[in-house]
Amino acid sequence: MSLIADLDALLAEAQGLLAAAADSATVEALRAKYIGRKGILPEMMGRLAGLTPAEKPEAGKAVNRAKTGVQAALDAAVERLGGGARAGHAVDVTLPGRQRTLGRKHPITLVLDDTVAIFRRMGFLVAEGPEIETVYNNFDALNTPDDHPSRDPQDTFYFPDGRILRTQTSPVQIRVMQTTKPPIRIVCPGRVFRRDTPDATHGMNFHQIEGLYVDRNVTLADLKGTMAEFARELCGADAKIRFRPHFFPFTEPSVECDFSCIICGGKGCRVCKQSGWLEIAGAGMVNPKVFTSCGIDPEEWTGYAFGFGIERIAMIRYAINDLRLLYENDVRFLHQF
Ligand code: 2NL
Repeated sequence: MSLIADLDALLAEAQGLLAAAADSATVEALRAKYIGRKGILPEMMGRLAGLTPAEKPEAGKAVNRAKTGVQAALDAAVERLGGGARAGHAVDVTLPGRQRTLGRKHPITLVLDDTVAIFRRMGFLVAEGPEIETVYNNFDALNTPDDHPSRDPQDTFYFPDGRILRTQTSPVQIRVMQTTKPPIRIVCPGRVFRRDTPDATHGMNFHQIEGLYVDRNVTLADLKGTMAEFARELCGADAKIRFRPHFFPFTEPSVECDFSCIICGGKGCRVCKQSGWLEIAGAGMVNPKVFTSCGIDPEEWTGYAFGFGIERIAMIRYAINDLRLLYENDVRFLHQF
């Protein structure tokens, strides 16, 4: 049967020519000649169709023998003539390198770093604590009533053992007060968790920085001066603050602290809803009950505390209108800061 003989002769011919090939251009020409799309081997395989069923098995074996044999001879020739650098694939050392873009700090990190730096210059130390907390440190020690809605499993993540994901960084300050004799002057930056349906302005975890100052004869005027200095450092020398009465279980009296709008300078704009003011922080004088629960004598010691939402400051500072942009890690967004 001539097909088998032809195939064996073809293999012998290819092996001979490839063993003698002197350069890779010759090898590539032989590759095209034997196994290329219009090569001899594919053409011969076409002839299989014309054989009788009795002839096919032996002829099929001969085709496979020729195919693997030619391929092996090609590989050997390529190897002999200098590894994988086949004709047309040689290394071009003049090509420019691939551009690698530098990473940036995340806008949340930028605001957190700036905020911490400002308070450190004012003499505050940084304290950190665990994100998984006890109900006692997160709620009870902060004078949060047993029936307060923030304790509800609808709003707070509970673990099976009864512990929770902290809803604020205040438990860090509780831990410090339990173990440190005043005076105390700390800021506590960190991640906090609230069970919420995420939307443009609410996520289920966000970042806070809280501050605590405990000493003798601390007054609301000290809090006001500290907030005013912080506003000037963060937003510029013209920044103003104002206090509005508020309520928190852990401070008495309590205030909300507004900063003059950094977008319009107080004249009124879309960001401040024409009011000229932005709600930035909650604050107040530490409730004596909180001191007592931490073993600090409220007759001797006084203090103020405050809390900021970092995402809120970042959104105002960088004119970001959707909180979710901060968590999607789209480099086209992150590269703008
Ligand atoms: C807000 C309100 C606030 C505090 C946090 C605090 C901590 C201790 C004692 C008393 Cl240990 N107070 N923290 C006080 C007032 C407000 O945060 O709206 N944060 C975004």
